Amino acid sequence: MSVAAAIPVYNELASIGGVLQAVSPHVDRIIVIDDGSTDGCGSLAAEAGAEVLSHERNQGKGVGLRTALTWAKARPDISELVLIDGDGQHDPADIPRMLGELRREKLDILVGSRFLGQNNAPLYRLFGLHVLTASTRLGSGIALTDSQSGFRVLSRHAIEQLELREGAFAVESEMQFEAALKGLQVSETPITIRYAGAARRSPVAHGVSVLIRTILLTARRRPQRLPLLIATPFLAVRIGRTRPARIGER
Ligand SMILES: Nc1nc2c(ncn2[C@@H]2O[C@H](COP(=O)(O)OP(=O)(O)OP(=O)(O)O)[C@@H](O)[C@H]2O)c(=O)[nH]1
Ligand SMILES: [Mg+2]
Repeated sequence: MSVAAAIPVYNELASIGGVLQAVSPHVDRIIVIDDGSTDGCGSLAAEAGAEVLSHERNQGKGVGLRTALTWAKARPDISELVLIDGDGQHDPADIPRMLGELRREKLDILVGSRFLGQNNAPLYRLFGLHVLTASTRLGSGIALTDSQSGFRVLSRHAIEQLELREGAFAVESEMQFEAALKGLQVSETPITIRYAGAARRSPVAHGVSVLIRTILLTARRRPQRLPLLIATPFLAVRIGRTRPARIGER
């Protein structure tokens, strides 16, 4: 049995080397899904010893995670799959604790929540993240505090059960819908996340597109819950009120 980490990347030359170095002590193998990067980060990852799966052109984070899942499904010796972003915002030192928790609690998906741990998320982003978390929670029926987290651990059972179709950033929400439909055991644990520098894409356009996809996911997968989405703004405000510590506040 071996633990693998899958890192989806799109133009992460500045950070991928450091991420690989920090992740490698905690897992048996690492795959990097290079989604048509033009900055050479895939080659750098391969030189650093990662297995690199390359898409010829950029197709989106969801497609990257689907490639990772297909890869893991075909390798029955992989007991757990750690999903972690390649931009260096997550702390790989959290991996052993997350794996321990997944095993101890017999979970299928353990999501790292920035809203249970410390974060320095810019305030203007917080409300958007709470709206996406609220709509995903109401639509899927699974209550998490950070539906958009890219840092999570999957059990072998989850690897085999999850069938994802989202191509872009709604893929993390889709996992919550899939987990509900397949009866997977889902929980969350605090993680630290660091924001450095400006957002690379418009947070508003990004948030609106994920929200629309979440509404469509609800309509397609759990239509009986669609009317509940009207409560999204109220739940988002409630989630925002139970604000955890921000980096530097303790
Ligand atoms: N496969 C793939 N991965 C992507 C794509 N866009 C981003 N990623 C990766 O997905 C992870 C998360 O992407 P980010 O752009 O950091 O998204 P985010 O964390 O929601 O946004 P920020 O708060 O601005 O960091 C990173 O490892 C990216 O390299 C893409 O088009 N395809
Ligand atoms: Mg990021």
